[in-house]
Amino acid sequence: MKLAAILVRTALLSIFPMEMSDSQMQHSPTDRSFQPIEQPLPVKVGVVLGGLTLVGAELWWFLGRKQQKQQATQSNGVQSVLVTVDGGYRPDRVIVNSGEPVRLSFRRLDGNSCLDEVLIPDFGISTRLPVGQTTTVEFTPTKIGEYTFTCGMRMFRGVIEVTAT
Ligand SMILES: [Cu+2]
Repeated sequence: MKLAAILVRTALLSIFPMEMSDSQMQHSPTDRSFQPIEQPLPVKVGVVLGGLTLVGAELWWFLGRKQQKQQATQSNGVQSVLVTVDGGYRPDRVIVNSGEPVRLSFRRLDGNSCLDEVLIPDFGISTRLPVGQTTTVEFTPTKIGEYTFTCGMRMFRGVIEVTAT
């Protein structure tokens, strides 16, 4: 999620470049007169396009990213799903049946400390995910519904969709 913060900051600076120029101008604090700085057109166009691209990237990050769904696979009465932890969770929508034990395995590839821990509050789960390892948690959902799992800071998230058997 650091990436998103950097994107926001860069986008803001792209949209409001005058703030930077202002502080660099040498005028007394009492001099409130506005001094337009003429920038060449390609610079203006570039700044606007760069800003729009970054805003677009932000919107995509928060709203547009496609969810990746996956139904658990059944074996010996246990339904399991492998979730890859790499810049988020893949799949980030896990579909399981109600009333059967679920084995969720998190394979952590991303060293970003944001993903150190995974929380599934509805099932009382809070587990550390060592980098380079696969950590498995188990629980049995008894009620149909949607339950979220998130990183320790609740920035990355996924959904466990519990459906009727
Ligand atoms: Cu986090």
